Amino acid sequence: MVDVDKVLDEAGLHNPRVREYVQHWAEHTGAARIEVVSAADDARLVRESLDAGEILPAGEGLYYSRSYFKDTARSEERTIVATSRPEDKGVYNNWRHSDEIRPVVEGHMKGAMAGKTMYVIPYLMSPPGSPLEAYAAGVELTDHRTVVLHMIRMARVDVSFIENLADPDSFVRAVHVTGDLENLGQGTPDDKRYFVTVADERTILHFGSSYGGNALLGKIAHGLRQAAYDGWASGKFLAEQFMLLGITDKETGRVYHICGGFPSASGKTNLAMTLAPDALGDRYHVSFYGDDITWLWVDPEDGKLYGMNPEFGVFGVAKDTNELTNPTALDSIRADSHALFTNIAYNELTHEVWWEGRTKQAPADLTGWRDWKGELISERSPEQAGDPWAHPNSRFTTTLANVPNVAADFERPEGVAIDGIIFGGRTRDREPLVRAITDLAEGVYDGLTLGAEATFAAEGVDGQLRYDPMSMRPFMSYPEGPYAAHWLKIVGAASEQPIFAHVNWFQRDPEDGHFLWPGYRENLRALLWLMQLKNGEVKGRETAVGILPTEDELDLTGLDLPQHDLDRVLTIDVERWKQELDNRQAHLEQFPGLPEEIWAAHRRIVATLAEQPEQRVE
Ligand code: OXD
Ligand code: MN
Repeated sequence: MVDVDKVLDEAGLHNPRVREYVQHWAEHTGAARIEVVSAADDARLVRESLDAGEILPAGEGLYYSRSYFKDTARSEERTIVATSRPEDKGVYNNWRHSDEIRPVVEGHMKGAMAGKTMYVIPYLMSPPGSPLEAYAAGVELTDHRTVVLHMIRMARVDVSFIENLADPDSFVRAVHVTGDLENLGQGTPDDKRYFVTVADERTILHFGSSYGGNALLGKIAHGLRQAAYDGWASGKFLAEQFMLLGITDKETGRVYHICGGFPSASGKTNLAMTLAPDALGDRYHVSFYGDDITWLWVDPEDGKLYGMNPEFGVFGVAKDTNELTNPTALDSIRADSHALFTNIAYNELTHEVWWEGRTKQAPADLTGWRDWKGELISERSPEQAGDPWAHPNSRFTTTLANVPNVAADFERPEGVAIDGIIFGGRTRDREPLVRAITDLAEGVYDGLTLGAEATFAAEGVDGQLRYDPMSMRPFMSYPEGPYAAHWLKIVGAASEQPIFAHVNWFQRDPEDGHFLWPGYRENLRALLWLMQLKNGEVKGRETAVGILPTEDELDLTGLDLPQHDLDRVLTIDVERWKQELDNRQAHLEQFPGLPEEIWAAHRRIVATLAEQPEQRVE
């Protein structure tokens, strides 16, 4: 039996409630050893992981790991939000009664750390001193050292964060047990994996994975699911899967902050880390705050809406990250950044790494290259020749401070005042470059009807959206009706309202399929127009679905776009919008208790569109 008290004493961990929690789980899981970790232990843990072969060197101060080949992504079907209140059941939260599901997952965890070390990771999902600090503290218990290395990069990790809590009990209990990955029946009827957030007990119980959001519990399970539930239960804040960036206008000295949600594969990380286009770089500086999570609240003193990234790092998708799409991401994983790569391709001789889209061509000399499963590329059969070298969900993990354009005040405990909230899903037609929304209920309506095009035949009808409300579909922890009401309440309380907008960088020419807008750094132009509109410097053009920029309002300096393409991205296709509104009606009807303001916004748009003479440029 481990002497838990002795270990905790030595680590200076005195919080009695944390001690009880650690004691309980040490006994339940049968861990052989216990170790309390802080970020200061990183170098030692890296060394131990290298010695044990759990990670491999990937260049100076860079590391590489592989996860089990059936354990490479979040599993939405196995993810559950549990509470003791049946009224917490929503459409997307996969709700179960905690009395029913807790014993099941706890049963799988029983004795499952036998022979292993249980790492105790005290963490904070906020900068210290944040007004939301009371919701940010947690203690993850994990039996996987690579998970510890990830947590140290993705969250602030230190014993001090749980020692001086105003209420010693107010920390999230986050238990991660890997399980016997080779015998979990992943994807079969006998699947033993359970990723459960017991939201009304602020307890996370994840069993059966060592990867990503299934295992790093600060990020998604706490930072989104638990925090969204806490924000609603307390009536104080929102927790959203949003990026957050800042724009400084060097001419006027003004600084703007914009956050927003994008369903996966819609360019959220690239936008979060964007730089100003060359032609506008003398005037504007873009700074990075976060690529994945924003907590939002109103300061009762000044009445402003504030936003903050609770994370400490970036867990970014590697695929297609390159000098054009995201140069700042590449900089953030430079030598000696202590970044960790997972499931990309690895050269065991040179320690180089590669992923699809890193360069146009894969390395020509195959010597030493192994794919994400660890198989030699040179020994692939002809049938395997076209298989990706890296897993499509392979990742890089690096701290925020490594991102070259990270905002100077990214750790500011007060957060930053939010000027704009944007939504954007990859859409090949219908959605213009940007449409601004000045009414709160219409903005929330737009978030609730956010979607991205189905990418596989199996996911939906071609051209039809897969709805992903606020890009929170996999992270929703309470029902959608109350969720919309909570949004109206929180943002509605702000004395200065943020401007909303829907953006789309992905419109295509219907004939030859080329993208009508160049994308990437040029996307900033749409955001600059949005801020000018908010300031009353431009007026735009009213349409049924929002205000669009006129051509002369959009700053196109240094950009040479075909007139026809520009015309198309600055107009709306009324007929396509009418179809879309029918789909939206059906989508929203799924959600009981949706506030009347949201339905009124929907009806207003339907009615205005019926009178709209505007037609698509052909
Ligand atoms: C996600 C992530 O799965 O950010 O959305 O890791
Ligand atoms: Mn995410």
